[in-house]
Amino acid sequence: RPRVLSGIQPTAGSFHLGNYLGAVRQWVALQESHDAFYMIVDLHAITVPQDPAELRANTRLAAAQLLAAGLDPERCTLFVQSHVPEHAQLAWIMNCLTGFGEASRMTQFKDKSTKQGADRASVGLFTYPILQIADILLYQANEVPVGEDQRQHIELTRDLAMRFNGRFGETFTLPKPYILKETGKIYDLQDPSIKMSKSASTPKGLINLLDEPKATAKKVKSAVTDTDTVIRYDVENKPGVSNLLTIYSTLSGTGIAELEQKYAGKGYGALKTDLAEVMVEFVTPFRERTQQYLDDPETLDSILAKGAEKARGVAAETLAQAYERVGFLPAK
Ligand code: AQP
Repeated sequence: RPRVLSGIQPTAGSFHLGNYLGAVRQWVALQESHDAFYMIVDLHAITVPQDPAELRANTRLAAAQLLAAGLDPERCTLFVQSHVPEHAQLAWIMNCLTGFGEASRMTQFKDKSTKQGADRASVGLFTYPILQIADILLYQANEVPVGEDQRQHIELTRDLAMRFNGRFGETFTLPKPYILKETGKIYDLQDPSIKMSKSASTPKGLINLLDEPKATAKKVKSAVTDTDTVIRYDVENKPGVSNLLTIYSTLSGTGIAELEQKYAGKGYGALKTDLAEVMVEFVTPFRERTQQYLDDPETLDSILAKGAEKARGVAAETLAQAYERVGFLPAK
């Protein structure tokens, strides 16, 4: 079976709809056909300041949400990144192989550091794509299911894998991005020109999966559309409506063309009311299942411990090979 690897940050409060439709939904599907490794990336989380107690709680919360979304520890390996020290170890090697200019071209860092103020952004935030390279290469992943915003980082990962292999001999599998065209980028409900994101979106533009379902319904009903009334999928001219159609289609399993037909001659109000209902039907059981996992932290921790053990088995083997190739003297 080909292997996939991906990660998600232990976000405060809740995952958002972009995280789910862009990434986690694919993770659930891929565990059926792939040897799947999924992790909660707490090392990445501390690239911005974190309260220690909250970080711990958010890591469990992330695990609970992933299980609630449908990850099955019998079908995939679910673990916490800091439980596998090989990530930081391989990252150092990758740091030393990446050019400063090359790392500086990562647009996500440019965006985020501009927002935070260049002087306040940490060196960790700058090198986070390089840690991500190590994350992926340690598992010899064939594919990396992520949202569109991660494409550039996966390309950098391929470049570095090729560089290492060229310099030290064939060691790493070259990974490919696994990005679905339909849901690779979910947009902010209030500003469909930007992606839905925990840092850039306003509260009204961001759907948090664990919010009160009523609040979620309200956000859908007040989503920005346009002055026209026609319900048509047209990303360029009708980005707000197209975003709603994407979300509706994915959550309900109804094709976009079918939805266009269903709402022909009806206004945006009808579309939003129905989508709000679809959304409530999705988030209500998701919240309940998440809470059930949170109520049983021992089970949660034992799933993560088993996952880490399995992940370490693979990661340690790859790291040992990389250490040897680089020329580190083995410890006796
Ligand atoms: N709007 C989105 N559409 C599709 N996919 C998305 N992802 C994030 N936003 C969207 C994908 O979710 C996965 C996990 O993301 P993460 O844990 O790295 O979080 P993030 O990318 O930092 O999420 P945000 O909300 O975008 O955070 P900020 O605002 O801090 O940048 C990834 O696969 C990501 O592509």
